[in-house]
Amino acid sequence: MSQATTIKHLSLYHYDSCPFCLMTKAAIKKTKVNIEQRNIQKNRAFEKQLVQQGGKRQVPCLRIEESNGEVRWLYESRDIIAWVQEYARSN
Ligand SMILES: N[C@@H](CCC(=O)N[C@@H](CS)C(=O)NCC(=O)O)C(=O)O
Repeated sequence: MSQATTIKHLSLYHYDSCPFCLMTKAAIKKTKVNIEQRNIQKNRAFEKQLVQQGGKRQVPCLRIEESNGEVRWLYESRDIIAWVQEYARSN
């Protein structure tokens, strides 16, 4: 997906005791990109969305919703951080 596409909403599926999540959240914070936090241990609906729509129960996962309605689920902390940093640079 090109980041030239308009992004409608970003949300990060995570939970507190996950070290990959903490690392990802720290890197995202530095970019100042606004991303909704969705804790899957505190909200079972978020966990269900992650598994059913994302495809697996693994955190962190970034849900990228475009203005045309397309949704992408990005797993892997390194890929998420790289994507958000690039998004911050180009916006
Ligand atoms: N290579 C992945 C590792 C992510 C990972 O191992 N996440 C763990 C939590 S720390 C997980 O989702 N485990 C499955 C589970 O909790 O059900 C990354 O860098 O994001």
